[in-house]
Amino acid sequence: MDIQTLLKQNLGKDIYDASDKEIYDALLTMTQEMAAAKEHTSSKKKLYYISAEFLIGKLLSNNLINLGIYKEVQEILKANGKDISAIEEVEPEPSLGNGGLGRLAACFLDSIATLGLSGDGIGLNYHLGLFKQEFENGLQKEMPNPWIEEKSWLIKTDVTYPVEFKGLRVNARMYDIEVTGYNNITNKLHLFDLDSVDETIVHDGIDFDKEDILKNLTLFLYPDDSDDQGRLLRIYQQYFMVSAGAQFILDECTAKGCNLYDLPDYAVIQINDTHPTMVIPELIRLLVQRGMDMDDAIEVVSKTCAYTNHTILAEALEKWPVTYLKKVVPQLMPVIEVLDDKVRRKFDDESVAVIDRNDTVHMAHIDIHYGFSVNGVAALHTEILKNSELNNFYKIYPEKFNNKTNGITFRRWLLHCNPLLADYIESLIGEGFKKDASELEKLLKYKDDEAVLNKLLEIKHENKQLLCDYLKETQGIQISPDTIFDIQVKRLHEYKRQQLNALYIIDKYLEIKAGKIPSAPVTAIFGAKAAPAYVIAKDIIHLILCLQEIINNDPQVNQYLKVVMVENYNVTKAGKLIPACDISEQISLASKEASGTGNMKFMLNGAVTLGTEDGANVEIHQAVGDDNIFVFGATSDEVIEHYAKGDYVAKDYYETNPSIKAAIDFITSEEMLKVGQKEHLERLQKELIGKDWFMTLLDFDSYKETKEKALKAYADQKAWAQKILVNIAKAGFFSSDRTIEEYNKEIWHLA
Ligand code: H2P
Repeated sequence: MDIQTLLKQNLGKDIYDASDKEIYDALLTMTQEMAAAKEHTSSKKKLYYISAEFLIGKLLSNNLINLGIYKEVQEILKANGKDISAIEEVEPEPSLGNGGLGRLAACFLDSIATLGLSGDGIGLNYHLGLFKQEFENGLQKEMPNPWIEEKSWLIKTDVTYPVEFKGLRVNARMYDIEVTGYNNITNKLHLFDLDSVDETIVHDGIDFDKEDILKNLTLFLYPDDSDDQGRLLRIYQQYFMVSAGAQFILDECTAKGCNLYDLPDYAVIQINDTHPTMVIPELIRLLVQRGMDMDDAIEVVSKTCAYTNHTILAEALEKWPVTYLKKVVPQLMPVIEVLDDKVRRKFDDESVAVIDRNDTVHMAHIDIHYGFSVNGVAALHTEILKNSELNNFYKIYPEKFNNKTNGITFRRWLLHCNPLLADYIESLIGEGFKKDASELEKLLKYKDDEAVLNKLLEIKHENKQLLCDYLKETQGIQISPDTIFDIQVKRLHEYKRQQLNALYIIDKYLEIKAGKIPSAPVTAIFGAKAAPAYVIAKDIIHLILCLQEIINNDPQVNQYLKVVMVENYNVTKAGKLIPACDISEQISLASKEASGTGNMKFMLNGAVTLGTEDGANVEIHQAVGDDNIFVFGATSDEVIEHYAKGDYVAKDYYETNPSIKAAIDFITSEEMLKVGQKEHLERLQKELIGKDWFMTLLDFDSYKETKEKALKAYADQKAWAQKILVNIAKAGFFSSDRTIEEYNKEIWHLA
């Protein structure tokens, strides 16, 4: 049946008579049916990607693209007076992730299915997501982000598994979301949930009774963990996910003929960060329960599980006190004690212990000892893991360590978000790049072709105009596409250094006020959520919102400089911001950003990176060469040395560098206190002078100098267009299809 008839059949009326919502619902049903027809069940070995986050974004358009019917549907709708982008607006965006970690998991599922590999995701069905960000009086306010509707991508199944907590037995129900690859098979994302969860217990923003597990278990991703109840709730969530997941995996494998001893021939489990680590002791426990000897069970599980590390920040390498685990999942402790004992017998080294002397369980240590692979997510990051952060483990297990530089799916981050550019690329080099991203290099032959270069500039300008319209409509902010769009969008964290960008903006503002007119007008755009309990991160948001207020309303300044903080930054907004960017801000303190994936998305869409030699920036630099990137700041070796010696003193920079002093003093100036709140601004100022753990001031001068260079370079539009072209042409390596091929070849070994 053709699409038009199918759509009409699902609608039950003519397309032009239907509302956008009705069309969305009909397209959803149609897409789900088409996706189901491509389901894949035959292969023996399967990957299970287990993760607390899957930041999948809206699914309709992506599914239409991957099913190869996007353009056809768009045409049919148009012929009936409907606009596909209005239909897209109807779909709520699930906020099942926090940042790069969760979006990576979503890109990976897309690539796994696109490569025709059998691999499913396992996670949790958070009803209210992370949170929805609202700005009120210049501050971030957190609100629930409901996304599950009557008709949704979630398919309720009859599959349930019992999950046992101390004194509480619950049933985990499995919901599925189909994941269709580009012109290929359909895999699944399995999200576990509890029927008794009750959204009405949430009040005052995102507050709820943290002890009412039956009602709160899957309400939110990363519930506030600043108190004991919050931390215990996180353990409840993690165990719920891994226990249901482990039972599901064993079920699927035994149904295919697995005798449990040969589990590694049927399953490989990729543990995404430490949140799912308990899957290791849980699987061991389940195997023992099914009659296997403990030593055998440990060996089988160790050959099945692999671990990805996404950060060297201590805060993200989870450690749980034994007392907590005993309160929630006492049945796991005997297993964890055996795991600890085995390590202690073998290695006389406290730093690699599973349970340390303070009776704290180090989740990453379980992953490394009892998994067969440990990978970092960019070349530099993996080197840092091997040579410093996890060096004691690397010395024991050099063969386990490997690198898998992150990637992004070009279906969402080019074909869907930037159709103008995608179509133009296709007109130049054909459509081969959609399946084989390395073909983008064919663009290099147009490097001196004026017509191509002009067209690239024209497309960028059109995308900037679209963003202007969108921001006007959604936030009432007026900006001009004839300014340089300088964009920093990512989770808010001091190591990512949004505050460095903000200090630069203050410096620029003070210069303009003093009569120094900049060479080109700039619009500085931010988008970021701060974790609800992360005080300084919220202060930084406050600072940026105050700057937005002051600068945009100052007629002496706003013709040269504007500031925009996009509210509730999410996947949908990323899709609008990234194609419109001129300068991509990737300014983390070297050694701290494991990879970054925003940097790849910007590059692919023809933005030029302004960045430190950190994470995947290093590989982007290698790919595009010195002329097509702006690099600044201390190197990771220098930073690591500063930490080792403890010789970085922010106050010295503040006292000896007049520009730094002026910018920091401005934070609590009269002007600022007129629009901002003293408590927040003073606290942030104090932090920057007195602590500055992520060395903002260390790189201030070189950031400023290099940014000025980039802004100047923009004036030569032909040379700038060549930078755009080279960045797009060299982006192929950063396709998640390449990353997944490497995972499969070196870790998963799926047919
Ligand atoms: C993290 C790292 C990024 C990395 C991403 C995916 C945790 O993401 O910090 O450097 O690219 O995982 O591996 P994020 O900070 O965006 O939450």
